[in-house]
Amino acid sequence: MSTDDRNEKDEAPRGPGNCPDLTTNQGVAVGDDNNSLRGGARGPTLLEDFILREKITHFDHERIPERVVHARGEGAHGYFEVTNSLKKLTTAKFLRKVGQKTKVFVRFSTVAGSRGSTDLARDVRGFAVKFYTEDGIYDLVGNNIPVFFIQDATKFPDVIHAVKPEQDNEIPQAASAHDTFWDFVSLTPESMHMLMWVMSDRAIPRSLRMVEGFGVNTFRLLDEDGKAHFVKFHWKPKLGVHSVVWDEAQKISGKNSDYHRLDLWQAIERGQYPEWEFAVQTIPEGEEGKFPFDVLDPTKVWPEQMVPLQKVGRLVLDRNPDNFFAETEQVAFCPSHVVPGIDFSEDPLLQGRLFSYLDTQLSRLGSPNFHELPINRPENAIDNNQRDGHMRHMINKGPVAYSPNSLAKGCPFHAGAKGFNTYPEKMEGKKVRERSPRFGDHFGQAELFWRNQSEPEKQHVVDAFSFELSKVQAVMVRKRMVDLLTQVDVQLAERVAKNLGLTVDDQAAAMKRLKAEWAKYGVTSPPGQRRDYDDVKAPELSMADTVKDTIESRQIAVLVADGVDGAQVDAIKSALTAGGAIVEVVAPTMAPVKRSDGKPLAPQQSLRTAASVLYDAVYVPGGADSAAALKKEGVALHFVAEAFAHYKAIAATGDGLDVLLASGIVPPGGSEADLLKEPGVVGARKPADVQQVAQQFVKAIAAHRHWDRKNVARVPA
Ligand code: HDE
Repeated sequence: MSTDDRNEKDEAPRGPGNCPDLTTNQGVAVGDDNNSLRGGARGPTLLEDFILREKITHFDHERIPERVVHARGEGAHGYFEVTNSLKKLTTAKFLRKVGQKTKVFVRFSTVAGSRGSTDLARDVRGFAVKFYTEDGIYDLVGNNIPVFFIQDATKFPDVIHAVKPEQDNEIPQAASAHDTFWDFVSLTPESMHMLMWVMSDRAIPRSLRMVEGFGVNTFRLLDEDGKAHFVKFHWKPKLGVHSVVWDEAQKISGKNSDYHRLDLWQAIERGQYPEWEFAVQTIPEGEEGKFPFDVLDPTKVWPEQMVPLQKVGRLVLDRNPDNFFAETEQVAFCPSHVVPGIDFSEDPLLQGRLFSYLDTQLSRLGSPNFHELPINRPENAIDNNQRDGHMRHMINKGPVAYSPNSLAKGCPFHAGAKGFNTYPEKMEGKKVRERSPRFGDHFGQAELFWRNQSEPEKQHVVDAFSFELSKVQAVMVRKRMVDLLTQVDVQLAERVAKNLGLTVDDQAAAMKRLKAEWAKYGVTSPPGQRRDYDDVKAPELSMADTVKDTIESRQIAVLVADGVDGAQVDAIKSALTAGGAIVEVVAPTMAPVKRSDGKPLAPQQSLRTAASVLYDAVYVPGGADSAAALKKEGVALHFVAEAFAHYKAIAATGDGLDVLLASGIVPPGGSEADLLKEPGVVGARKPADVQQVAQQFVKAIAAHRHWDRKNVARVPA
């Protein structure tokens, strides 16, 4: 059965006159499913009621253990297409032929929260791709951040215990802003580079369709001659990399904690298919010693200036799952699922992952036959001598389940050279529990990251550290973190320390204090030689220069009340929808409003259910009565002010400008001219200028956020 026809047997087509009878799981039609079998209409329920027992027993067992990390997630089907052949570097067939398409299933996730936690947690996002290749399953289990907290798999249970809710009271949910996380990382200096990324805007994406993806660990590509290249994998979103602001993230968590899940689902339903470019960075084996980083160290990026990206293909997600549990929950990713032409590196984090994922599937899915679940099945045939086990689906025929055999004509045969053959890497050295000194630079790339951020991004990093550390009760932990930040950049440390009421020492004094602390608490991976990236430019670490020329799939609110000028609404709406944006009319209630031309205008949301944080931009059209009514609605004024405080595009035409002026986004006494000088605020008093406003508005939305807005801090939103 292929992944496409997997539902055919399970689900008959339904429709009027073609609705199958309700049956038990044994296929017996059920006469009455609304009443259990009782001894008299008011009497006790009978044990004999096998229909009730079957139904309730199945229900009782509906849940499986949630993933120990990445529990909260959402998935989609799609395809991967080769645009530039990689056949010079790998024998992996799905990467060689331009135009070749391979089916994929992708699951995005947060890391720390439970299955029901908010999408907008400040957290890493998982980006796991299952390729159903002609050579079997290939899983690329990555994240939206290219580095990791730790260098060795043995520390994974520790970092996860530290970030998860605290063990005594299970607080806080889906948040790193608590003592145990910062206690751990302040004693784990190798985390510093990752902390810079996690405190950046990358950790609060606008949409899962707007995140980058990274394989993080280094793998090997093997060519036809068996030669190896170290490789890092990248996904670049077609819509660019965009984020929300932290205040917005926290509010979205209350207004719609399924925000990312819904956004992904709706975009695919609308046919606005999320798309990424796939690219690799490669270093020929033997040349890896030329770089300041160790290619096996998962806390390091390979700056693109040193190792350029090579485009390989594109990923398109074009189908939502039919069933969340059967597909998104039961999908089982394992970094050990590789195909011929791709092999592992000795990255000690990856090596531990190779064990962990298979093991966790056994506990989560309960059987070594998890590969038989439709979502996990390869497209090509499976043939081996493994047998039996819980919930075996495959019906192996004949007496033979061993090899070598002659009774089954020797089948299945070893594939030899065309199968997966491990790269014959040379190994030497004693068995030791120690780290290479080449893994010792814990701050060089943290500084590189900081230096390459734009000023607004830097401010967000400062704000994030300040928020998280202000929530930490243990003052010694806060101090250790400030000392650590000093090693990255003294100004960064000063800006955070100011918000924490702490002072900053010079780097040497701070390091001395840190070393004393680390010695006290048994830290075994203190920093070694610092590498210098002073001459390296790495604009790819910043989000500032991302794609900003499209409004496709952006959500725009139009605030209206009775008397709204319908012609203005129509003009703005048609310009926005022409660009692929989604326009929602928001009115005081769900009742249709009366346009000034007498026609009804049906709202999609009311001011009671909508919130500016759920939109990318807001437009207030004219119409004297509409504007007057909105000016009296505190929620409408707050809507506009909040969009302003979150740096979003705002437009108004005609009397709609009065609503903007009343919202407090310009200081008291400020004029209409002052208002329209604000970056990203566009409008015109003359209704005839609506077309011009529409064009400016489209540009302002495409820019995503207007960080150069000066008046934000004083707006009470
Ligand atoms: Fe994972 N990780 N991880 N991880 N990881 C899991 O496997 C683990 C790491 C990542 O949507 C688990 O099926 C160890 C790095 C994603 O189903 C588990 C280590 C990266 C997903 C596990 C790491 C990831 C997981 C839990 C350190 C980025 C979700 C459930 C050695 C490259 C996949 C499961 C999905 C899930 C272990 C570190 C990404 C327990 C031991 C680095 C995207 O096996």
